[in-house]
Amino acid sequence: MKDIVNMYYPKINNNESIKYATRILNRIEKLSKISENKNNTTRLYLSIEHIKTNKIVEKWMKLAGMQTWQDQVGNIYGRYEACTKKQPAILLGSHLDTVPNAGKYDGILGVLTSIEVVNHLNKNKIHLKKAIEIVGFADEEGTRFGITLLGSKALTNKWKKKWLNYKDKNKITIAHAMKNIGLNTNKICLAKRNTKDIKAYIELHIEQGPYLYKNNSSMGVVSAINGAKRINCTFTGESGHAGTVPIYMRKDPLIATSEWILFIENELLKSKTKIVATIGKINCYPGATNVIPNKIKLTLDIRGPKNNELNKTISNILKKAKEISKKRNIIFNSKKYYSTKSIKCNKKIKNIIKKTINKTQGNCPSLASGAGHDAISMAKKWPIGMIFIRCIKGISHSPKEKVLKKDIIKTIKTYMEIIYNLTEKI
Ligand code: HGY
Ligand code: MN
Ligand code: MN
Repeated sequence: MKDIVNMYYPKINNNESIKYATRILNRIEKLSKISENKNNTTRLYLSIEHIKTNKIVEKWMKLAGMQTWQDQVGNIYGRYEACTKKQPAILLGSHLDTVPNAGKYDGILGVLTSIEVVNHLNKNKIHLKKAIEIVGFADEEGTRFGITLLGSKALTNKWKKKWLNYKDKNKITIAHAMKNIGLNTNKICLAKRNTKDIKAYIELHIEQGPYLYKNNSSMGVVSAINGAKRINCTFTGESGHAGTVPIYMRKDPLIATSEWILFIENELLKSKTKIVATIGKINCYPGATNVIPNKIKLTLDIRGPKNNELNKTISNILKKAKEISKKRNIIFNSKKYYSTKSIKCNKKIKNIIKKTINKTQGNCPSLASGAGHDAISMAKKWPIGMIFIRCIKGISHSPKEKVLKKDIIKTIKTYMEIIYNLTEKI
């Protein structure tokens, strides 16, 4: 097949890539200041900051020649038509919400880089065989209401009505928060996208891990996204006076928890499964210096590339919690509240991405994503592909998150080529 991409489509040249990367970084700075507090970046679903961000991103999409709209769960969209009307779209995107005290690039970089490649098409008056759509997802992190992927789940019609009653830490429900920003909770189902309207979903995202950094590569292709489970765990013992109860008589749930956490670490250090576990939230009740705690509540986030290994490891870890509790006359309870299976990226798309990155970078590391992404939701209905860009030392979910300008310059050129190839070949 003639190499149409090289013959007709205008590459992004060095000067353009520097100009586009500079604009991306300026816009990232601007968005990082839209936060619920001024000394860090925290942007939550259905907040004033969410709407403010949507408005600014929508303006940038319009400047890139896109028609824009916000859907019924608060995702912001742009569409750039194909050379003929009513063509299905290659949907590019990522999320615009953040974790608390976030970095500047997680999610945001993918949306802004996508806007730049459409801007390049518009500037050159190029319309491709497929439409290009961009979506800024409203809630990938689940920071405010505890359920992740709320933006992308609407596209695949996986939204559950019961979620409308889920509350944030101020006891505000999703339903109430939606009404506050003018969303109609009876119309959530209209955010569903027809399968035939989208050919593929492509997400450019920072790696959020150390692999590309250690490999000294700007970009990599994602092979799969690890499965993840989140479990609420409680250890219940007996509170007492910190000064009088002898150690051997105590039923201290915090000691049991500590023994369990060290067991988990030991098990995973020994195992070859690449499974990772994190206790990100832990509360000790009643929480007084001179009182032996009676209850420990914690969250276990555990992830891995293979579903059966992950399930086996989880049952082994929970079994151990019960054994430790029995030995210490403590009660252990757990309840899973989030679960996604590991999913593979579409082979054909992965190969197109890999080939293009190989061409521009001379190599193309292929890696599984330890982090979750909206692509997990989208894979339920459409073929997905993901491109990783290096983040320094693999640091993410932290204000120390950093991406080099030279990597953005390289990536934007490659991303444009990838999109040209995808519109021709899938
Ligand atoms: O937790 C995750 O993997 C993603 O950053 N939400
Ligand atoms: Mn994140
Ligand atoms: Mn992310």
